[in-house]
Amino acid sequence: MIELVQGDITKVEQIDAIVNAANSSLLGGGGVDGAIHRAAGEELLFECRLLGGCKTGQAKITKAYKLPCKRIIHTVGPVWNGGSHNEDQLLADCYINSLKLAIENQIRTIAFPSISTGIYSFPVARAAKIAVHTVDQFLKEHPGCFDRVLWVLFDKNTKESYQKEVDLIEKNLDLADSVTESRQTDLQVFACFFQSVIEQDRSAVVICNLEHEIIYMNPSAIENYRKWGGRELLGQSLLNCHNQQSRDKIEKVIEWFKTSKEHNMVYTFYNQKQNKDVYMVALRDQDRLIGYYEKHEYRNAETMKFYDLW
Ligand code: AR6
Repeated sequence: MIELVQGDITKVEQIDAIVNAANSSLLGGGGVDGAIHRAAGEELLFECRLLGGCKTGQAKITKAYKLPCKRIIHTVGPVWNGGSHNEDQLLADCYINSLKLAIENQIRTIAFPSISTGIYSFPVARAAKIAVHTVDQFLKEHPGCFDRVLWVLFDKNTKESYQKEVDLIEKNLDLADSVTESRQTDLQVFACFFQSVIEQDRSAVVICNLEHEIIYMNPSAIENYRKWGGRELLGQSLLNCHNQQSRDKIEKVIEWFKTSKEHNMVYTFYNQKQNKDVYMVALRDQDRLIGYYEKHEYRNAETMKFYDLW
């Protein structure tokens, strides 16, 4: 969605709005401001006179008059003063406030110049980093609000600085994609092993997500709970299979699981009739709690003979 071109911002076609790197009087000046006022015509100055100026980091909007776009967003970049006078934040504010104003005015395509890096002397590499990362973050926080964000950069050196930052963002995205892909493959492979561990277990295993929805039952669970519907229980709430007292306890355990990644197992019940211990166990994706299951441990002596194969 972020694009870069080298050129003159007053000549850009098929764009809803362009951004002007103005000064706080909003009454025109040199650089890109001068070029925009010249190209838009003197009516722009008449409208700007009514705006009462603009503070550094803020933005105001006007019509575009003779320019090919529909609107102009005027923002005032910080004058570079060594870097310790809040220049970075004020520059980021210019981009954020321009984009906010654009959304309020249904602007979906917008072109920026390199704010502050001309007459206001902000170092280009530092400005490019702030500009590109601020806009990228804003677009992520406001998905679907823009169709195109373009920088029109006057000279080759400035364009190269911005290109470096855009490349970095794309590289990070690729990296995130490839990590996700390889993790998915790992999970598919591991899932086969985990599935056989669970499926041969002679105790019932019922796995629930955090909404208490039963998402998996092993063959023993289907057999054990046949009386209550067996496989039909899949998709139903585990809470519906318990009385109010047990429901409260289940909810409490889940809250305890949530408070620490070290909280993973609770002894919940001794079933005398079946002579078994029951535990609730947390299920996690890395550290994130994603569900839970009930673990049944029978105390009965094993009845199967050793190596009962022949
Ligand atoms: N199209 C695109 N970029 C341009 C154009 C153009 N037509 N003309 C210049 N640039 P500057 P600032 C580039 O000085 O640093 C004004 O007097 C330029 O090469 O326009 O924020 C205002 O009234 C540079 O890379 O803006 C303020 O007083 C970038 O635009 C003061 O200058 C910004 O340079 C603002 O200074």
